[in-house]
Amino acid sequence: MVLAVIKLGGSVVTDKEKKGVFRREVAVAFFKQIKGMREVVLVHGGGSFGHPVALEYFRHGATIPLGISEIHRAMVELNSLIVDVALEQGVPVMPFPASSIFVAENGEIKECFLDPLRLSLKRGMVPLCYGDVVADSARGFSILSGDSIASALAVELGAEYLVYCIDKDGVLDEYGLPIRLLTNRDQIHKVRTIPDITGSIEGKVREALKAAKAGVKTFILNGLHPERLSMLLEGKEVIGTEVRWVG
Ligand code: IP8
Repeated sequence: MVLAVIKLGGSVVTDKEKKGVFRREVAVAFFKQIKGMREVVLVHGGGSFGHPVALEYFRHGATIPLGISEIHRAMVELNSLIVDVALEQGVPVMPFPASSIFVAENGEIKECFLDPLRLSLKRGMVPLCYGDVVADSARGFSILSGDSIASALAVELGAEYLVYCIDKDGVLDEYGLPIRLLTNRDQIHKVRTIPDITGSIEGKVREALKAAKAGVKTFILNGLHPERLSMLLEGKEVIGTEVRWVG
């Protein structure tokens, strides 16, 4: 089984500058590539849906139950727009909110309950998970990014590939060019990035390295060129960043 876990970044599928703006045409192009792929698990981020609401409620370091619901609802809203496009394109997605399958401890994934997801995958569905607010055994609730979810799923499910689709040609160097290969021995502090509630490109690379360490072939590609994703999974060389663990 050649399983790929693919994270569709919020920066790809939404306009991060404008609250609640979905980039439908980008999602259509993405799902045109996903259609026909056999073993795929998808994860999407929050973009201008989840992040502004999460920032509003987490700004003072505490949240109220109503805030948790609001953040989750913002993610459900984006998820349902994505599901609509997937179905239009003939991709049989099955949503798995992270809040229903993960428990965190101090913001890190502590436990996961993946049987329904595993079985759905086996039965030909395309599981679709997303960044979410999850119960946290130490803090009450915390925000789990799609990046950590994708990495954890890739490791737990024994995926061959983990691909992060972002709105750039990969992790960029100080000249704005994609770094072909990043390893655990590289310093990534020079990377240009705009942090949001769940971190930055550094956080993404940290998550990517966890999967790479577990033997998953891990890449960061431009989701605005989704044909690169298909080419990569066909074993071709594409523009992007490979994240590799070297012992
Ligand atoms: O965009 C964030 O997921 P991400 C999810 O993958 C929320 O970091 C709830 C803001």
